[in-house]
Amino acid sequence: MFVEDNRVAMARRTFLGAMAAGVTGAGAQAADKLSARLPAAMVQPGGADVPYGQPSSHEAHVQRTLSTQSGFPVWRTPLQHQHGIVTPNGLHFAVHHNGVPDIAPERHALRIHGLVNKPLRFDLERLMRYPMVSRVHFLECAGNSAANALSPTALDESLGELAGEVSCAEWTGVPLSYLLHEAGLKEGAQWVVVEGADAGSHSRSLPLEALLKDALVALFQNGERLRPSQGYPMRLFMPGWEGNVNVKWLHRLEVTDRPAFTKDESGLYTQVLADGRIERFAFHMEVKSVITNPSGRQTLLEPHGFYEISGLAWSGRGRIARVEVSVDGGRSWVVAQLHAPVLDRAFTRFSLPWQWTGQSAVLMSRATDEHGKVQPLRSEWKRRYAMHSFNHYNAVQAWRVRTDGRVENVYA
Ligand SMILES: Nc1nc2c(c(=O)[nH]1)N[C@H]1C(S)=C(S)[C@@H](COP(=O)(O)O)O[C@H]1N2
Ligand SMILES: [Mo]
Repeated sequence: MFVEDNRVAMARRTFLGAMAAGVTGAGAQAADKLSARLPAAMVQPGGADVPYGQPSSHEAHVQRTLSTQSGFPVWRTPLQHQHGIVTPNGLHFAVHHNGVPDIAPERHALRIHGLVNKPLRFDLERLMRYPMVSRVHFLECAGNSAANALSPTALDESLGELAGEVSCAEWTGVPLSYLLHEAGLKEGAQWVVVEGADAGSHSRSLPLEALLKDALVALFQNGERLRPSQGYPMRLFMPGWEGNVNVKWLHRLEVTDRPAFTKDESGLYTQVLADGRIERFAFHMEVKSVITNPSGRQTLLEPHGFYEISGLAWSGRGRIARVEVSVDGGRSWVVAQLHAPVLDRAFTRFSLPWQWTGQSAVLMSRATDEHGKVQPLRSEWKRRYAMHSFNHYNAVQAWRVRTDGRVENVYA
């Protein structure tokens, strides 16, 4: 058969050549028959490509979802469509308190001043000549999953809508320690006030020691220059710390001996505990996981079918050590498989094969990090924080699979 088909293909080529020359060749009939059996894309050459690639038009349903509930736009990653651990740049979640500034790189600079021996100014050209490092890390908004923390009844929404203020990318940039050491730290230097060049000058005070250890001035995300949405042309990146400290459109670092108590940190990012005490400068995002498939608003089509339960786990304090999955609402747990690579402060993919019986089932995942920190149940999380608190919500996410196959968010 192979030889036969090959001959027909040759005949077709002759035919197409003849058509181009304006004459009808001998292979015309055979080629006609063949074209009728081939998909259109194999009969005629396809369309032109574009200079900067785009996803297939057939994937147009895979989009970030917009929420304006908090008064500023929050774009959420559709985690239920993500496979593997890396979020495509076009789907990275985004939070903009004052819009997305359009910054021309030749007009942008990063200044370092305050308790330093030599104040410095870095334009893009200068920064690009420094040695860079690349690291795969998640980034999560402190307010991710707020609806599950606050809503008295579980909202029937997709995973992306419920918990999509988290993404994972490879970040490339200059370790901030290189720049701070070049500026030379004066005695008494303890904190750095980090400011963005957007309207409202989003700013946070961060402890110097941690910045020297971990911070990057990130310039690239998954191999391309940061997108405007992620802080083009540069942002601070602090692995494992709450989203808002990762100041986008970064333009100023002031080394100080004390925190500045900026409007952002005293207003938005303090956390009231159940006993009335207030937690401030709670930087780390805690261990968390979600089942991405099956997840909210999906439907299982085949009762008694085989399904792979798959999900993502991450911890702001280190690597994921273990993920357990329950299919009976937390009565029993099974250890899921972790997929390599299991990286420090990055998404880790886990999976577990599952045979659905067609009965109602409640699926849950519970992650433990390398420091032994375990994801709390919702009731445990609620006990720790005040009624109206919602930042740093990392409780176990539960999905109910109904007998008709529909999957919905539930509290368990
Ligand atoms: N300059 C500036 N930086 C900012 C913000 C902002 O509004 N302005 N939003 C912060 C918040 S609240 C979060 S969660 C992260 C989100 O980063 P992303 O938009 O790249 O996902 O950026 C932080 N950095
Ligand atoms: Mo955020």
